[in-house]
Amino acid sequence: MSGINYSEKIPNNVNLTTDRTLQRALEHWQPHFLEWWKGMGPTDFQGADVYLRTATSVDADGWATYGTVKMPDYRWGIFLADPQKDRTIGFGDSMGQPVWQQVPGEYRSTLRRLIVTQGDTEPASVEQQRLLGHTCPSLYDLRNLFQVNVEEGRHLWAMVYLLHAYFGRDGREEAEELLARHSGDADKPRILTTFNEPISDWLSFYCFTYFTDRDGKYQLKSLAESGFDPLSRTCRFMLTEEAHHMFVGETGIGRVVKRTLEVMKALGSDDPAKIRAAGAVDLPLLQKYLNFWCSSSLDLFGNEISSNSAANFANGLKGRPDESTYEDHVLRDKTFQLKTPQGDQAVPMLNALNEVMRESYLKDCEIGLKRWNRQIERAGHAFRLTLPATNFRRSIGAWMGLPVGPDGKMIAKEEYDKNLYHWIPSPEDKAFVHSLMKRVAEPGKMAGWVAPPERGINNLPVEYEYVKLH
Ligand code: BYC
Repeated sequence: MSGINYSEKIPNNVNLTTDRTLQRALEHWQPHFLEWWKGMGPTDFQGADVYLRTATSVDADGWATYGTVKMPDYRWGIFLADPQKDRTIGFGDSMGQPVWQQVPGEYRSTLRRLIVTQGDTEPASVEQQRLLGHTCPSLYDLRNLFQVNVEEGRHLWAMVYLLHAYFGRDGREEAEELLARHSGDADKPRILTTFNEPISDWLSFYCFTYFTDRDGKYQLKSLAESGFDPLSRTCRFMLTEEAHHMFVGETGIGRVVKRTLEVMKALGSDDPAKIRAAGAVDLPLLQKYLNFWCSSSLDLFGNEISSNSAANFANGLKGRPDESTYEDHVLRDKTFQLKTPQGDQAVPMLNALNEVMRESYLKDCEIGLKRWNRQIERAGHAFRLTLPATNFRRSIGAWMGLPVGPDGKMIAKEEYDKNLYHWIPSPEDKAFVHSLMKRVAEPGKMAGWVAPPERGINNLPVEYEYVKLH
């Protein structure tokens, strides 16, 4: 089961040949996907040879092989983690019952909505990043961008497989719609706001892969708990791919911090104007980017009080990340202390699960912050990077649209408006960051605003020509 069949048109480990109707339907969707990739994927690099990893098995050890591939020839396919024998539903009111191999009729539309929302983010991120290749800080980074992009494309395949295999005609229509909505499109935007934000510079790309891909990790972890077994198995395998995306974010920001500290040392100054004049990103500017992308990604968890999340949990559709680490898996008698603009409020735990997830997500976000701050501390500087308060700049939930600073304190609207560009990138800040974005495409060379990585990909040297541009 673990091995992937690459001899077929659509690589898969789900015995696709045994279901001709499904195979035909997916083979019909495949050229639409490729058209979308060529039209909306990375611009101008379709002929480049890229050093990419491809899944060969879904085993924990050695699932990836590395090789040089032109992106349109990447073998996108359908890979599910192996089934767990006698798996039972691990939470909610049906806890302990066998997991479902088919969609229960009563949960059909909810499951479809969850799968479509998840699926929508994957091509959205490819669209958001499509121009970044032109301003890559190095070939190493360019390769990482493309690795992330092809894997997001594969994550779309993962969700489209579920739609085609389990949701009949509605599912096939939704699969087409996933290619028809586009990031930032005025008429047909992507479903979730963050996926309509442009990512036109590499600092944003690092922040996106740090914060937004981490939301992906948490959402996928919660769907991996699902009682709908094919969804669980799909998400379990997607999580193994997701880890690299967050690595790109965490090491990317770490490399920016490292370079800035080198420039500060050389200048003997922490004056942002001098650091910018020397072509590096001052730490307060980095803080603004963290504030922007963290607050934007926090919205992706939905409302703090959500009857959807309560029903999804009670019905065994969507659990908490790492559900087995909790004691109570039913949560009918528990309450949660929620911070609201009207004061603290006790709400049924079931209705507060989006917030529970948001809290564990934020703890995970702290890990990188600690590492970056250690770098800053070691260099002898007092400055510390922080995460903004969860109620800062929220566009969804109880704090939506309220004038709250990154320290979590409510302030007068005028003061908020006046200070917003002290907290998130101003148009001038963005223009400065854009001015740094110049393509560096010689093997081993690095843009001046980011330090080289500590090591290359798959034990190759950093100087390796990871993308051959021709
Ligand atoms: N923007 O009860 P509520 C990733 C809607 S990232 C716009 O509060 P619920 C990736 C909501 O749909 C992970 N609308 O929320 C990362 C609902 O609408 P309906 C993506 C929003 O349902 C990087 C209404 O508001 N995965 O993989 O508990 C690169 C009330 O909703 C938003 C998923 O999201 C928003 N931010 O939870 C590539 C997992 N938030 O139904 C990929 C699947 C809420 O009343 N999705 N709404 O019309 C879900 O689990 C849930 O849909 C949400 C919301 C977590 C998004």
